Amino acid sequence: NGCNDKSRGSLIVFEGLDRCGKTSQSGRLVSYLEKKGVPVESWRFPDRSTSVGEMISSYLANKSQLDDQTVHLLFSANRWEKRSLMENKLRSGITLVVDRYSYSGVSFSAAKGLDIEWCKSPERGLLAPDLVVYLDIAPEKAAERGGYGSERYEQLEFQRKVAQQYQTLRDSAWKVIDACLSVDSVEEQIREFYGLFDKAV
Ligand code: Z5A
Repeated sequence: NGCNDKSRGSLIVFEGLDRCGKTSQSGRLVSYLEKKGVPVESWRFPDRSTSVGEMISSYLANKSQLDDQTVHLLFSANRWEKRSLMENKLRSGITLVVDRYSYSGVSFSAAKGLDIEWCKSPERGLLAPDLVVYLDIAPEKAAERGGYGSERYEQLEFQRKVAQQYQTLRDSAWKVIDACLSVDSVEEQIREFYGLFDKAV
């Protein structure tokens, strides 16, 4: 996905448990890249702005009930409905920094007990990330950060299962960062990884 083509933007994905710092750090990376003059956009999944996203949002807020398979396919459809826009942006040279992607889709659903290969299946054919920043934090530590809100998955026992599923998904695009370091140290490490990655492109 553009690894050997400087004219394409890069697809950079942030992953990790709830409260690991993805939103803070993806925002910081975007500001850093903007300052460097890199054309960049900040994206996130679920994209709650579409009609599929609204169904997901209502489910996460416990305002609607859906079975596990259905919500899994909705999360996946929410990525599929953005696929061609993503591809066009990358082709036109824009780097996308994305808060959560297919790894969240597979880990959260597999943590509920769905078959992992079944979970991976609707993700096949989506754009592969060039770099995945996994912000690594123990579920207990994440829970200490301001406490969880009221959304469906924000429970310690469930986050433990998600963490286990994430570990089975590590691939060559992954960089694992200790998310318990200070916000500035995490940011510095991400910049280092980005620098190495950018040189290798
Ligand atoms: N989900 C799914 O099931 N399937 C899918 O396909 C997708 C998602 C895409 C909603 O996601 C849920 O959807 C999510 C997975 C599921 N459920 N869970 N859990 P979301 O993206 O809307 O929500 P979130 O990812 O859980 O976001 P979050 O709670 O905002 O967490 P965050 O972005 O990782 O963290 P943050 O907002 O940057 O930081 C959290 C707090 O920690 C905040 O007070 C910070 O100031 C603090 N913080 C951050 N970094 C540090 C450090 N280094 N030290 C100390 N404190 C820190």
